[in-house]
Amino acid sequence: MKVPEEVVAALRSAGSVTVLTGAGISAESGIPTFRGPDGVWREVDPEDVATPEAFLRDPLGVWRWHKKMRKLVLSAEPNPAHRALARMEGMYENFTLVTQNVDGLHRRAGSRNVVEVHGNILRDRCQDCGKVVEEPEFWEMDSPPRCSCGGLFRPDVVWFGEPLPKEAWEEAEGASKRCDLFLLVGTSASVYPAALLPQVAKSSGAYLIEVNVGPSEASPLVDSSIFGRAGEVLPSLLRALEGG
Ligand code: BV8
Ligand code: ZN
Repeated sequence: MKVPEEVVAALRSAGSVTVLTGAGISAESGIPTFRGPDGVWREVDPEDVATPEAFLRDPLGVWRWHKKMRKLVLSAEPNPAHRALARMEGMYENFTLVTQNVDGLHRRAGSRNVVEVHGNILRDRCQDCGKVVEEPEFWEMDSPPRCSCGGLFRPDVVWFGEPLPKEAWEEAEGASKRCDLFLLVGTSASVYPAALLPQVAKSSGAYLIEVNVGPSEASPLVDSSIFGRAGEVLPSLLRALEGG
């Protein structure tokens, strides 16, 4: 696809880049998005599987729903969009990749400076002592394992109503304030506080580019919207950046 000249110029002149990705970047890896036509929240209510109250009420049901999501994540591969971002990272002085995704695909694609603001579904955290583990045996279990302290382990993801990890949020917010180019990829920009990040970037004078198959809640804010699938658009941006 042809990348608009204005976008090429912004990519080439940027000194500090911050990227915010959402479920849309992993759609082409076979992981369903949350709010799209085949979105996960169409078949299950987040209140029933992605809140601390749900886990208190129905630990088995919540654990098993996350077990299903883990299977999807474990069988997924990074796609050309993840790989293009990993390549782009090495082309800038400052490059921060903030992701709302819990699938770990950015790191598997080779990205290094990744900020997971909603946690990671392959890790588990004890709800009593806070101990965090990445234990493949836990991924096979049908009920939440117990910690040595007696507490229950739960997936190390941020549920609705839970605060984001402090250091991750501070890093994401700082990177959004400092950048001169902010790139949104595959996010509906409808979940807070992550959805505040494009506004932070905008008020700090950054140039905003959105890559999405359709409009999002951030569309009115951005300087350039590129409509298309991330798996096609991101490699084109990379080629344009490399002078291709
Ligand atoms: C908190 C982990 C308080 C779960 C997730 C009313 C107004 C404002 C806010 C609120 C409100 N009521 C409640 C809130 C707060 C709430 C919130 O924002 N709710 C929203 C829905 C209104 N937020 C919270 O609860 C947060 N915590 O506020 O705590 C607090 C503070 C201090 C102290 C104590 C408490 C926590 C939010 C995190 C929730 N966890 N995920 C799990 O996995 O188990 S959110 C979930 O949504 C995912 O993380 C996901 O990443 C995230 C955002 O969605 P997207 O990534 O954008 O995905 P989505 O499906 O929406 O969109 C996909 C996009 O991709 C679409 O635009 C589509 O067009 C595009 N696309 C599709 N295919 C492609 C594509 N683009 C390109 N290429 C393609 N091929
Ligand atoms: Zn414990």
